[in-house]
Amino acid sequence: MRNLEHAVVYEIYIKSFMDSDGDGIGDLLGIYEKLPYLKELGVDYIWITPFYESPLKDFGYDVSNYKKIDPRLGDFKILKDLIKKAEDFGIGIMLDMVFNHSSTEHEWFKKAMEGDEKYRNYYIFKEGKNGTYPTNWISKFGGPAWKKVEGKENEYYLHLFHETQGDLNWENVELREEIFDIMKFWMDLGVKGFRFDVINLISKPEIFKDSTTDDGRHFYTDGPKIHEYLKELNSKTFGLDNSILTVGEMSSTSIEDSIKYSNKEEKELSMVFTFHHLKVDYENGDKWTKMPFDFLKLKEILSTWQIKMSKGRGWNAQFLSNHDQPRQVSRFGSDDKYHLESGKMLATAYFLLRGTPYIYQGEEIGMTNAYFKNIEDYKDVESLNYYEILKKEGLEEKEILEILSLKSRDNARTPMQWDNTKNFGFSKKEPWISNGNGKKVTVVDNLKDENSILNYYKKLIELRHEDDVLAYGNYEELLIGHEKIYAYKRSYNNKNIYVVLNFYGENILKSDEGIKKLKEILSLEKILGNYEKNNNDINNNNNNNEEIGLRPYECLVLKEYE
Ligand code: TEU
Repeated sequence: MRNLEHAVVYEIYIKSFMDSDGDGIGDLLGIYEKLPYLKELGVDYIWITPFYESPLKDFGYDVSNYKKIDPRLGDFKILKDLIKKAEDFGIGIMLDMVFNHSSTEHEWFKKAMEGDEKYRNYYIFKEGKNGTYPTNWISKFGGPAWKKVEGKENEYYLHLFHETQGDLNWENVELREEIFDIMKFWMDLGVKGFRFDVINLISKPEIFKDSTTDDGRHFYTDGPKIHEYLKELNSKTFGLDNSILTVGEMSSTSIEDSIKYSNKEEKELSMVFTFHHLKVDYENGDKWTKMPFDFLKLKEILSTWQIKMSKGRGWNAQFLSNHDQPRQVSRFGSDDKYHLESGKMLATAYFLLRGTPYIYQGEEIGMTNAYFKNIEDYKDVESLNYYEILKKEGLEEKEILEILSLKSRDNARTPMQWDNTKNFGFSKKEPWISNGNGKKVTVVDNLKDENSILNYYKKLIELRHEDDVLAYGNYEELLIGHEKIYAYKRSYNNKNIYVVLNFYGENILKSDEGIKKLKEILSLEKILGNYEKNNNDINNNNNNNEEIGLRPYECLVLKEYE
C-alpha cells in the first residue's frame, strides 16, 4: 500500500453510493460491485462511512452496536469479500469509528438508564442547576447539549450532537477497554485504516461550567487528556500494526494540537481533517447564512496551515468536500457555465497541497448541490433542526430554504450518479433521498469524454503517486493578497512545481500585476491544465489588444526540473 505522502483516499457515503439489492439504500455489496471503477480511478484507500447497527437518527453516526453490521447494508461475508477484493486491487479499506458518542439505543445506554452503575459511568450524567441544564452548552445540531433523563427530577445526560447520541465517558478506563476491544475486532478482519469521528472532543473538562464566550466548545475541544487518550488508543490498537493509516476528524482544533495529533513521533494519528478553511462562507461564524466565500481568507488559512504544519512535521488530510459539506463546485466554483473548468481547478487547488488528498464520492464527476425546493426533500437531522430554529428566529420560509440549499449536508448525500437510466443507475427503487435538481452529470458520460473532470482526476492521482515534490516538498504561497489568483510553489531537492489557479469566472489579463509577476513561471513546462489550447495560441488569434493571462477558472501546473 502507498505511504501517506503518495496515497489518495476516496470517501464513500455508503447509503448513497450504490444500492445492490433494490431497497433504495446503498450497501456494502454495492461498493463491492463498483470496486473496478475505483481501481480504474486509481485511489489507494476507501473510507466507508459507518455501516454498523444503528437506528439511523444521524444516518449511522449513531451506533447501537459497534460489532454488528446493519443488515440493510450487508453482512460479514460481504464485508470480508469486499476487503479481500479491494486488497487484490491494491486498495485498503478504512473504517469510520464513532467513539465520541453512541446511540441511546446502545445496550450500554439502555442499561445506564435502568440505573446500572457500571454503565452509567460509560456516559456523562450530571445534575441540573437552578432548575435547568447543568451548563449552557449548545449542541452541534442546535438546541441544548443536555437532555433530561425521563422520570428523574434533576438529572441530565450530555449529547454534543443529537439527543439520541449520548457522549461517552473516556475518563472511565472500562469504557476505554471496550473501545480497544472493538478496534481489535475490526483490525482482525484485515482493514487497513480508520477514520475517527470528532475524536478531538472525547476529553471533557474536569469541572463542567457555563460558557461566557462560546457554545461551550472551548471546554471540550482538544480537551485536557486528549493526547493521552490518543496515545493509549494508538499503543493498544492500531499502533500494533505499522501499516494501518489513521485520520482524526478534528472539530475546531488548533494548529498546535493538530501537530501533536499527526507528528509521527507523537505516535497518535497519521493525519487530521481540519475545517477552518471551509468556514470561509460563514457570516460571523454562523453557518446558516448566505455569505459568498471569502477568497482571501481561504488562501490565508490554507497557507497558514501548510506552513505551520510543515514546520511542526504534522500532516493534514486535504479536502474541499465530504458527506457533511455542500458540493465544492457549487460552493467555490461554477456549477453551470464553467462547470468543467472550475471542477478541475478546485481539484488541482487542494490535491497538490502538502497532505493526503481525499476525494468525496461524486466530486470526481462534478456533482453539484441538490437544489431541493421543499423541506420534505431534506433528510438530515441537522438541516431539519435548523429549519425549525430559523423559523423560530422569524426567517421567512423562502429565505430558510435558500440557506438550506446552500448549506445543508444533504447537498452531498444525494445518490451517486452512475448512468443515464432511472435513478442514475444507483437503485432500482426510489432512493432514500432524491437526486434533487442538481446537474445531471454521470460516471458513464465522464468516462466517455476524454476531457471530463473524471479523466482529469485520474491525472491528478497519477501525479500524486509519482511525484516526490508533491509528496515531500515545501510549500510557499506566491501572490499573497491577490484577489483572484491563488498560486503556490512546492519544492523538494531543487525541483519546483508551481500551481497557478484563477478562482473566478473572468479572464485575467496579461497586464494584471499578478500575471506580470508570474511571467517567468508561466513560461515553464506545463504538466497539467484545464484548457486544451494554450494561451499563446489564443492570444495570437485574438484581435483585440488585451492579451489574456489566465482564462476563467484556468489552472496550470508547471514544473521546473527534468
Ligand atoms: O461530523 C462532525 C461535525 O461536527 C461536522 O462535520 C458537522 O456535521 C457540521 O459541523 C455541522 O455543521 C461528524 C460526522 O462527519 C457527521 O456526519 C456526524 O453527524 C457527526 O460527526 C456526529 O457523529
